[in-house]
Amino acid sequence: MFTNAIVRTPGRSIVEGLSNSKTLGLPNYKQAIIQHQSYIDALTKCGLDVHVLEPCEEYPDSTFVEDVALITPNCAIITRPGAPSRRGEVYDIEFVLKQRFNNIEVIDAPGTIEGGDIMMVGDHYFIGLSERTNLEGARQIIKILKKYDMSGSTISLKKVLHLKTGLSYLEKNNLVVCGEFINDSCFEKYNQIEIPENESYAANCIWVNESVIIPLGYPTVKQRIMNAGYTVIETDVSEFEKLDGGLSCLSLRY
Ligand code: CIR
Repeated sequence: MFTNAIVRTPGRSIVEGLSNSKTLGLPNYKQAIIQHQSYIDALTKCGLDVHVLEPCEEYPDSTFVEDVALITPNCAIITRPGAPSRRGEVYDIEFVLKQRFNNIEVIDAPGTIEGGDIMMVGDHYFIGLSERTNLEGARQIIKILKKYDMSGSTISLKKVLHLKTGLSYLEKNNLVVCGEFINDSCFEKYNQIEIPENESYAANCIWVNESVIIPLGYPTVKQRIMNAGYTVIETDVSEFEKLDGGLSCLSLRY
């Protein structure tokens, strides 16, 4: 059960955010603001108290708050993003989290890790080794998790940006899987909700207190998650998709 979320309003500099997309074009700032508000509304509808941080123009990708911290029930961990242009985002989030949590830990150089590469399954955390998250970052975070009676394990990514680009845990042993994660033995004990490649963007969705928030426009994903017994809430995040950002990366939930 989550009670709170932290989000950051996109700044005008969002148009300069990192992107691997060659076809989707640049995000539209005004549209991004509208979509961000709808996202906040969806979290609120699921019962969360949403704390909205001011835009941070200096960091174009700073609306993707999930990447700069991991909040667990026992501690909050400030990450060290693998993308050099995002490294400075951590200072403000550290300030924000210090006001809320007692146990704050940090990842140090040369470790790199981004929250999009961390998937919580109860008190175990799967960590994707990616272009953004290195072995040293994973080693440090697993050590911290152990210190607080939790555990972690790694999985190497082949194609996707982040682990949760292709995986989402929906509690009750239900796992959304797509692309390179289908048939992966690491996840064989979970009930797998398989997502077709043409709807892969919606593999990044979030469980919030018995509801699942998914991006708007993915009918197969919507149906399969509804069939698994969840209330589905759709929200349009197409402006964030243009920067390779999914639903999960727009908030820290705890
Ligand atoms: C980036 O490349 O860092 C941002 N444009 C998108 C980050 C997406 N974050 C996530 O999936 N957790």
